[in-house]
Amino acid sequence: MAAQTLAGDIARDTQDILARLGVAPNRRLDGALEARSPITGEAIGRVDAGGAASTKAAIACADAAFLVWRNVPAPRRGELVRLFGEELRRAKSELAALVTIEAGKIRSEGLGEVQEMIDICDFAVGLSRQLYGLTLATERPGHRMMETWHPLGVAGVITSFNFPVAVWAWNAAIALVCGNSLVWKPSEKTPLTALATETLFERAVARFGSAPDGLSIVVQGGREVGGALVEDPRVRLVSATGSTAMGRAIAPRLAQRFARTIFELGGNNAAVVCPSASLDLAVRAIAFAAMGTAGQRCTTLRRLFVHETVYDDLMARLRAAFTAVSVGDPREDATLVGPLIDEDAYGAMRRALDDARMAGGVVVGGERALADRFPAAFYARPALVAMPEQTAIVKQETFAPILYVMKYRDFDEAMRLQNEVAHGLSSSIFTNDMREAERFLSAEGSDCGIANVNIGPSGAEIGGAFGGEKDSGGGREAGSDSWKAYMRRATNTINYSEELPLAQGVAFDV
Ligand code: UN1
Repeated sequence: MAAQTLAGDIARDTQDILARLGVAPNRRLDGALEARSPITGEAIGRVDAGGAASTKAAIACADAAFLVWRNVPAPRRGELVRLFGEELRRAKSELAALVTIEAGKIRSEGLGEVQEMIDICDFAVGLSRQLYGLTLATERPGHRMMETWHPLGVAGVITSFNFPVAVWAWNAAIALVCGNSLVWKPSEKTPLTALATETLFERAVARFGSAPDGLSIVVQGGREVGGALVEDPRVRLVSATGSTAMGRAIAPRLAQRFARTIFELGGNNAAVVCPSASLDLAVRAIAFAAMGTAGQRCTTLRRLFVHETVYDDLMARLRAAFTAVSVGDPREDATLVGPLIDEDAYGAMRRALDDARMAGGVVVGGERALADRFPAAFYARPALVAMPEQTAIVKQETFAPILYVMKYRDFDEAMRLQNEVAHGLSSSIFTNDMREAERFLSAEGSDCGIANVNIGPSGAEIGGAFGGEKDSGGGREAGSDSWKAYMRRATNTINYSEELPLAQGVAFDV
């Protein structure tokens, strides 16, 4: 039966990859949740889906695992993550091919996604020996004051289709060395990459030998799964990647129970091109940032402010780049832009372009592509839109390859326009004037969590803290000291004297 519904080439390739990764047939063919490939729109597998009850059961299991795992020394916890990194290295090309099939990313981006998982594992292994606390100066004689970082509990991780496995890995690798357990709700649009990742993790657990059962559990399914993670007091931290609307819906429920949150929501990222910029470099950076991943990164470049003196030159080059870029099957080497994830994404792109035209925008590209070859899939030519000003549609995030371009006259105006949107994720400036670069990075410059000079806003390395301000959610994941969000801090004061001096000189002699 399943073989009949999964007859296409992609479906067969998918099942071959999953088989090679060691995923049992019943786990990939028999479930209630259907996986589709945006390359052709066809069904490629079926996984088990859970609801609120199975999520609660998973949380109970993960909570029991946490009680054991928190007492395992952190460097030993790091050893499990090291083994997982080895599994990922071994399976890199296969997992990457699955990312291409299920999320529609081109090959090098699929490989890059798995590389990000490997990188964060390496980072976390090092971190497992560096979960430092401070020793603090105490005002009392014969005392010592310090802070200790302890594991937090079950971490709930909600991820989105566009980075179907890397974002989980940023959270998981860090959460695990910090002594937490995990329950993961992947996007319903990318269940098979999650299943494959789960299998690789299980293999690392088996090699490790002594990890408690239930250390990392995947629950596939819809809103009820996410809802159960949000409501359950045993889930001490929820790290959620997705739309601002999703974040806004769950934030008050999490705040109600004082849960920790890491929100990684949308972005309406801008770049500023200044008179001194190298235009060759800027065009290459803009092309990748605006069209890469078919405009479906939360860090995708969506707004461009160009100084009036270089506007015509840059626009001519961008028109050439947007017109020349190859849109197609992401499995083919020549393709740079793959499909949109589904019909809804294409509909949102079309509506945004209609709005932009009504507001005076001049659009190059944006048409549906390859409809003859792939009638059930949604490919679009990236759209370059010359806008008279930053209108309402420009201030909205549309998760598609649309770049709105506007002129600016002076630097202050560019800064105002760059910051004049609800989101605050990522940003860039292209300049060779160090004053402009420094002002962009200063307190009065970009208000984003990521601000770059002479590179685009997307494609961040895992070593830095990743996340943004305002409607982008305020959370930070991955590198730097993001690990602190996954642990609880205890301040400890120890009296090794015979006296009992009170802080602030308070006297209380009974
Ligand atoms: C996302 O789109 O959800 O900086 C994350 C980047 C990637 C991560 C994007 N490293 O573009």
